Amino acid sequence: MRHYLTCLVLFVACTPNVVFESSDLQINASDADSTHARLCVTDQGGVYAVWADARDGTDAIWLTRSLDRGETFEAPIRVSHGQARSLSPELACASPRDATGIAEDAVYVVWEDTRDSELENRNIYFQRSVDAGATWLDMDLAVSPDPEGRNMHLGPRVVAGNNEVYVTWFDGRAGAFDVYVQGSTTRAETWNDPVRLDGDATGAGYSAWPDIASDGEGHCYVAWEDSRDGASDIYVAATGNGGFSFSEGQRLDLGPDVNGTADAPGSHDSFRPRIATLGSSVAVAWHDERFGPARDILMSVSTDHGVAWYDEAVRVESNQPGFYDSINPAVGLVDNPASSGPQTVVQVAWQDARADAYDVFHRRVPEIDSVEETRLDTGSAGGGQSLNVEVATEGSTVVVAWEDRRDDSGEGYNDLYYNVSTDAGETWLATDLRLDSIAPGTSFATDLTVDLLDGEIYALWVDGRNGSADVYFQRLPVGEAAEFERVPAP
Ligand SMILES: [Ca+2]
Ligand SMILES: [Ca+2]
Ligand SMILES: [Ca+2]
Repeated sequence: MRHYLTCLVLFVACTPNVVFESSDLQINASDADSTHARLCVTDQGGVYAVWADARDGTDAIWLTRSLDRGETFEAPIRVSHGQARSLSPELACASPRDATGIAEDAVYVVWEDTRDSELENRNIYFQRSVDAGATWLDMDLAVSPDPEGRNMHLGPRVVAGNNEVYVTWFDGRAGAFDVYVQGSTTRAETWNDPVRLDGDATGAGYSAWPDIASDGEGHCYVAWEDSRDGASDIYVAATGNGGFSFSEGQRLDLGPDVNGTADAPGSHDSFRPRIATLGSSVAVAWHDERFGPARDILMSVSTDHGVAWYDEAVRVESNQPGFYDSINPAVGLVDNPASSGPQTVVQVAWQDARADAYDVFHRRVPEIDSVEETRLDTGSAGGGQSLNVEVATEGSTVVVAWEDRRDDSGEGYNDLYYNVSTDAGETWLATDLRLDSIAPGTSFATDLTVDLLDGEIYALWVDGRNGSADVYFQRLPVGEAAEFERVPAP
């Protein structure tokens, strides 16, 4: 961060008569560098943010909440209690139902923690609040017990809905990494036994980086990368009973390769699955090397709660396969009540190097054969890196947000932009909109997460404008741009 600090000091020194008035908010309340910021918003308007920082001298997990939909945030609290390093937090929240109706928000945090290992091996730890973040468990819960810290446990993800919560991760307890999931239908009061998802011999093949989705009504889905057959393939498993049992993993990166022959297991690398669900539909997207050295986006969809999937994965781009790098897809599903066809539409957005630097593209399923992809960043094509795409959905509204380096008038840093569709991804704004409230190109912004509630965008990211890596929050009505004002310094 020292590099950023130097630049920012120089920048301020060069413009002594100007300060910026911004509508976004710094919410970490510290000048310790923050990492891995994550946002969660519940249906009843609870707003929660977590990140890791070392303000107390060691990396720990910090959380703040807003009880007024992001107008103000409370002082951050420390939710991890280890003496060693706590890192890479993930967050889920839900508005559970109880006998009286909607109960207070449940908030769940998982992270990687070195407390059990002299070798700094990481275990997965968990915390929970069932009173909207006011109080937490007395002790952090070890999700993947390894009291002597002999093995590495990594990549936790958490998802929640109603009274359910599911945690997935991968660990090396048996040799090569395997993927595990553990579910609770009682707001983490009690847990089902953990389930290992990759169905080959334990510890035999590298299985890692799961992503997870659930509907809060007993269904949960996990997709991951698996190298049991050589190069990496994409697998998915599902439960319909709250995580008591999961289906055997199914390979999704099926279909013909560039020669028209079926892509054999383990023959080409398939990486970074992302999964989302709505109703009985589930979608998984990833990037894949099967068509050539440049990667393409592939996806598969289930419409029956993850039982049956496409016979062949669908390539999302319409240009020549294998020629231009297309990576890091994000996926979401929306309702489309206006449609005479399918009522649930899958949204895929990704970064694509077809015009030189990465641009952001979007496509939706169905109609993959009839309508070409839409470019969503409206700077010059290939003119500045647009990357690290995030998708949020609500009703028929889709927001795609990303980091963007198009500005060359500032200090060379990236800005945050978004585009929005209110008709299930059919049409988009002709001009994309800023999401962070600061002069273009003057600060880095990373770790973007976005959500939607009642027609407003909620966004969180790590921001360097003050010379340290801080956590910033923004709330904007869909279709409005973040603004900043230059005002004379006092
Ligand atoms: Ca394995
Ligand atoms: Ca593969
Ligand atoms: Ca491509």
